Amino acid sequence: MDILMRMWSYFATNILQQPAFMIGLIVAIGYILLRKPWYDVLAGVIKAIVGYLILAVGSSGLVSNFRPVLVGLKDRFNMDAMVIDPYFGQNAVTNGVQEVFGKGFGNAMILLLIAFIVNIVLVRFSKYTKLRALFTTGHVQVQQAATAYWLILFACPFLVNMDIPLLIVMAVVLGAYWAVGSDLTIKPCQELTDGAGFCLAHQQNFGVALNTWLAEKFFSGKNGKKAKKIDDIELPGFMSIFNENMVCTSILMLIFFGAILCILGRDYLTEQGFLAEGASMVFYVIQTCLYFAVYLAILQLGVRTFVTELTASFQGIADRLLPGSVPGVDCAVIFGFGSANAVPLGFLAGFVGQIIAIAALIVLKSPVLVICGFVPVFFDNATIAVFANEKGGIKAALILPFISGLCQVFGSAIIAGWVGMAAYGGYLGMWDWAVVWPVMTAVMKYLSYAGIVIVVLALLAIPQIRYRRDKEGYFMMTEDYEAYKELKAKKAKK
Ligand code: ASC
Repeated sequence: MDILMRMWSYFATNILQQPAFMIGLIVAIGYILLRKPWYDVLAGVIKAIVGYLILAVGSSGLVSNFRPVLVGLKDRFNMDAMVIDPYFGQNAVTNGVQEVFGKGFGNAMILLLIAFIVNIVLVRFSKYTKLRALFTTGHVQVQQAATAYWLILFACPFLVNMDIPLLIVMAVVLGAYWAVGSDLTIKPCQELTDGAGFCLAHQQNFGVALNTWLAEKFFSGKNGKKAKKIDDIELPGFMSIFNENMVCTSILMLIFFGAILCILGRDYLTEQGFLAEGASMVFYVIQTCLYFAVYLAILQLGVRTFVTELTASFQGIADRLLPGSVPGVDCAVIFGFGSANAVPLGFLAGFVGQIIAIAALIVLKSPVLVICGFVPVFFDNATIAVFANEKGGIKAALILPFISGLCQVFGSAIIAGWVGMAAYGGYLGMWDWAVVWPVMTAVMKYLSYAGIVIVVLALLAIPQIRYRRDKEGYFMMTEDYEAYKELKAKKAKK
């Protein structure tokens, strides 16, 4: 048993929680199942791992460069606020869970394993469950497991002293959320990427599905006139430079982060070690802000490097092990598709929403104050904007992330205040965790055992309903996208 535990723990730490190696393993299994020669397997695995590591350089570069800028506002103005950001949320759990519930989070690895197995089993039996998506983003799964642990302990205090039932409940709820949430993004992803064969496995899966639907329903254009997408807009005169993504991102970020850096001020930046004593503030601001475009470019290169390998090799898994399934990947992968300018625009719209919501909390004298964390405000809203733009054009790409910004702040303030995480300085804050999980927590809190059953059944009912609405196309969408497109075209003609 001990040796098994140690093996598992080694696997979990080095592969499951490290998406680059997890993706590498999936590519290896996929290509082996496709009976590719060993050198093709090796080449594919290397490209997948290197590509994912490049993506991670881009995304962690963005996070480490810009998170301190936003969090700095809290220090600069001496605000007693919690930060909504996955890393702050995870710290809050680590620091507070023992104190609040008298129970540490020692079983985290086992929880991850069981929840992941729940996900695999649900997909293996897709014939019955209608679930087709495998969650592969381990670093996100760790953050979610930590937050879910707290929320479920809060909602079901009767489970605190029952280790095994607690683990089972958590693994089933979390595994079902992973499978159902990422499954919901299959259609939006397939349509946006013209059948690239992946979906999202991140922290705004329900958010992407809902906002894509809203964009199509309310913004797709009136009286036969199609909504204008970001790339359709020809900007006149000097504004035309904004059509180029690198220029657009750089100028927008220079204005936006430049303003924040100026608000933080030279003294604060020097004190914190960001700006060297006596260095030029102007060039420091320019360089810091232009790094946004640099990291975005790196991120897109990473996406291009690994996505084809992943989806080509996954065919082996979809043919032999998990029929009709697709891999769920980091939301940043979508920045390599759709309109590149939706990324900075969605971010800014979401930021405006968050700032207005924070101002409202201050005016209303909310007991919980919130400060924007970079990860939700950027990765959630930019992702939502890419999908919204595709279905509903620029209006949807601005309005829906703006509303999402409001939801992230209000939802997080309510849930983190209620369950006591706010006192420990942070909450996960991403869309699904600010909107969907608070509802699930409330149902479980008020209905106890019945609540747990209702939450799981409600989650599992979602793919059933969606399958029944499009029986013919549902699995075709992942198995043969060209045939699915033909089917859709035929239906549209009728
Ligand atoms: C998260 C998280 C990150 C980012 C990254 C986006 O939720 O923890 O580091 O989003 O996955 O690429």
